Amino acid sequence: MNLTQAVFIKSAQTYLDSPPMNLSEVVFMGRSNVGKSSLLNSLTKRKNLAKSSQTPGKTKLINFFDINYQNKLKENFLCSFVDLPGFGYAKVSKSQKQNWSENLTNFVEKRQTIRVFVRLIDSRHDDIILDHQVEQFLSNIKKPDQIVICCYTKIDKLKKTHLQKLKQKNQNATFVSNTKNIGIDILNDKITKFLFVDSSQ
Ligand SMILES: Nc1nc2c(ncn2[C@@H]2O[C@H](COP(=O)(O)OP(=O)(O)OP(=O)(O)O)[C@@H](O)[C@H]2O)c(=O)[nH]1
Ligand SMILES: [Mg+2]
Repeated sequence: MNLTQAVFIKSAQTYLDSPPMNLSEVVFMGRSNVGKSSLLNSLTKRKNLAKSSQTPGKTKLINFFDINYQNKLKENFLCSFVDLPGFGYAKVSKSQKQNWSENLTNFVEKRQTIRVFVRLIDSRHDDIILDHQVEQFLSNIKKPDQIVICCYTKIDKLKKTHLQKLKQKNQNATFVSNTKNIGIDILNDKITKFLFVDSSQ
């Protein structure tokens, strides 16, 4: 399925000022700087739709984008992408961290329209406690109509042998590079096959 249009809708501070729950949502979750906003840009083939930055902590609000997909018959299918702020950003105070973590938890638990969690992990640092905690958290709250896609980012920075080992260890995961445009179509397929079950030809 081809992504034909992506439109920025709104930046929300919390669950409370988020847009109405109309469309199925794909949320991008992961530590600060892992490449969430860049991945959203790769999937939409738009360079600056979501703001990315070398400086961790770039995305501070919950950003909603309406997405249009088309199948081979040119039928349209809608969903939303949600670019979340990263967690684990070192340069904020403890209380800010606590506050944001509550905010994020609240959002993913209450937002009933979430169908897909894309959980991003930096492929160079694949064994970080915070990432394991998120994995555990998601497996606890995940509802039957939701999936978690585990996605390793920045694979262009890995040596071939390291990447092979990582793939061996995580056979259901997706491996992407935004800079080299690797794995983006595979991720796109996983998302659309789940969201639009019988129509995704
Ligand atoms: N080499 C390489 N760099 C990448 C890749 N994806 C993202 N980056 C870089 O990593 C940095 C962070 O990317 P972002 O997309 O802003 O990360 P984020 O997860 O949205 O970060 P926050 O909004 O701070 O949580 C930027 O400098 C990107 O250019 C990738 O696949 N390979
Ligand atoms: Mg971001």
